[in-house]
Amino acid sequence: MAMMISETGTASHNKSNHGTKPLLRVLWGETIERTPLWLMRQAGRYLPEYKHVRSSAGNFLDLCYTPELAAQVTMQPIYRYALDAAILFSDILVIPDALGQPITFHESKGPVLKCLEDKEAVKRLSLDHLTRYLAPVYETVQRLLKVLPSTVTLIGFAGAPWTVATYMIEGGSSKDFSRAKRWMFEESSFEPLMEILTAATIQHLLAQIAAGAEAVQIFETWAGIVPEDSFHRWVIRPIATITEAIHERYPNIPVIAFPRGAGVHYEAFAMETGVQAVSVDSSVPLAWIVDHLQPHVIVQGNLDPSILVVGGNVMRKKAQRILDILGRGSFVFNLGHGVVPETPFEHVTQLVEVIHA
Ligand code: 1CP
Repeated sequence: MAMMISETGTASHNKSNHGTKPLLRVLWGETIERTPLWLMRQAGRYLPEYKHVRSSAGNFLDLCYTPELAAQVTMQPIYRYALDAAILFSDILVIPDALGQPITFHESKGPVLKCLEDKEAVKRLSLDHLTRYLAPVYETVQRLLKVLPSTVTLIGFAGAPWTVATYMIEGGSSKDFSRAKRWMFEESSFEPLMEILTAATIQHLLAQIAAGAEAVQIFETWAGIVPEDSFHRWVIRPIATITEAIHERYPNIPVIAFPRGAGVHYEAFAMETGVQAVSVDSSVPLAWIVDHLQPHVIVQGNLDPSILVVGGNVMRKKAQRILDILGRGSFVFNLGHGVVPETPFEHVTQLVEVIHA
């Protein structure tokens, strides 16, 4: 097991209380009795109490930037279910917002940004006020520390540079990412953009850790659309740079990364980024994960979110199969992508029961 977290802690991030936190223990390479469990997008529109807060908060970014409400929403799934982690309620797109590319969220269209036009637009992005602009996010982390049960790990997060760049270049979600890919192939300002995003991600994650985040996850949601000969340069390398910067300052903070859709690249990703844990999407065969990933990293995943919508015995069987095959190695149970809004919330209770049984 390639555990790269050193034994020396910092004053605020030592291992003195990790004994009570199953997820942290597994991320630090211990073998424990029960598999830890949390779910990507565990806070969100499938929960009635989320919809209630969301409707009173105004727009989505107001919710992200109001520490009291963001902390409340982070805690909602923790009060309902026996989960091992709380993930800070925020979004990966606060980074473009903080760099000076304003963003709005529409109920039907999702995120909308004024798309980056050219080199000049990249030059106008500024790192100068990033952590000041995002101070409410760090205040949310501080509030959470005061209310979090002693067994629950607080996870901070950010988007990986490539995934965030796609939204900035396309001006929002995209079907084919053709503009983002063209930038990758030929636009001279792609490299400076990726450098700014890498620096911004490092600042943002370090500030979350300084505020109290106990682990961080890097979401590379669009890893799967990167052409194979660009994967190392624009997926592995930026995430390795970010991970190194985190470990330089905080050697005891585990880094989880989610290169969704990376396919056979998952193996190089696990070996070359320096992350402690890799979150695996639902398309990756379990036996392949055992042979190719578990020897190198802690694995997290990978129940299909649609199976959580189905629930009942169909779900129980699929979850049990994942536990049987991956649970023998170092493993954190999660979904292969985020909880979808149409998920009946009782199904999460059923899933927790399977993992705890
Ligand atoms: O109005 C609403 O409630 C909007 C829905 C929503 C929510 C609940 C968005 C808009 N973001 C979030 C919160 C969020 N986003 C969290 C914290 C909650 C939790 O996990 O419990 C996290 C970790 C994210 C991360 C995120 N945002 C990702 C990476 C993970 C993933 O799901 O792939 C991405 C790609 C985004 C962008 C984003 N935010 C929201 C939308 C609609 C989108 C676009 C998604 C797309 O392009 O398909």
